[in-house]
Amino acid sequence: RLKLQYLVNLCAASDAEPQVGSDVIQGLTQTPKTLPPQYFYDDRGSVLFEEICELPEYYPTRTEAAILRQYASEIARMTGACELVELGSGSSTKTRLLLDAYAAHAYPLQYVPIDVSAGILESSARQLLADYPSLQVQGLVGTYELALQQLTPTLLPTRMIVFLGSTLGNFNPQECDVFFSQIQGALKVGEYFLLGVDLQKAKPLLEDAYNDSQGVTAEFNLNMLEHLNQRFAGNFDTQQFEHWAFYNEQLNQIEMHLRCLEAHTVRLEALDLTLNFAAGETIMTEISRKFDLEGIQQELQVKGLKPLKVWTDSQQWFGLILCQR
Ligand code: AVJ
Repeated sequence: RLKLQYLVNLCAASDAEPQVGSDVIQGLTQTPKTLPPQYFYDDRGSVLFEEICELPEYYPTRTEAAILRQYASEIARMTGACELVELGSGSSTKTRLLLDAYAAHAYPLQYVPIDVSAGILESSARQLLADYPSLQVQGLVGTYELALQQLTPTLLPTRMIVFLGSTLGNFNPQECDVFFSQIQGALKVGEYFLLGVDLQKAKPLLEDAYNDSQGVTAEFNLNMLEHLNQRFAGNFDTQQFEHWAFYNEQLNQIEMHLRCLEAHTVRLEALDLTLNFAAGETIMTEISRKFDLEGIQQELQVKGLKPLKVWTDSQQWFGLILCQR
């Protein structure tokens, strides 16, 4: 029974295929140094992220899950039977709320999870197949851009691209623009886009969510260096760096950095890259933008993704937007 079609030949940024690393070289040779946030998600990073989602301070996951629990049935009613394509599917935990709603409407279940982490993609896809007997899964390992280009026509009446967890927040405004164009290009007229976005709120609440008391977020941030060591034969010493996260109120974004404690040199052999670090120097590993519901709806509209309906929680902490091309 070949239900899980497991494609690993998608793109350079997959775990299955050695990455060229030009994005790493580019980020680490500019001033200030940066790294692309998808490098958080090696198999260990994906596990650490799952732990973050359970932290008392990290409100986004449970807030979004509560919205989905309340409105998934309405979403299913609005779209009718459709293929679900999820970008950054991770553990697919929240997706189950959608699958349950579509199953309750007796719609056929077809799911295309897309993730850069092959390990978590495979284990969550297998678990879903065990739990949803009629489900068909086709997993794609790779970056969003390449995966979106690989979508094959669906046999169901329509399709919905699902992008939950406010992962959109990792994109700066220009990247966001490009991303929306890619989504628009991947959808046919009438097809759907379901987007989850974290909303602007008081700074202490935001900063606590990225500076948890158990230090899981710090570990998650530092793990990016371990991932680079593994992937590119590097000698980053995580003891030489510390986690630093704060809310930038001008740009409405959390910024995560790794701050170097003492001046030293790091070598990434496979990239033939030698890096000098000054004491106090930082590498920016992530931005996590916080959105305003009006503004993001306008941007979606401009990019040809018409917002049909918006759902939020009682505190207006998180928003879920269903759009149609
Ligand atoms: C998966 C990008 C949505 O920005 O909140 C969690 C990642 N980083 N804690 C976020 C993250 C630190 C998360 N996203």
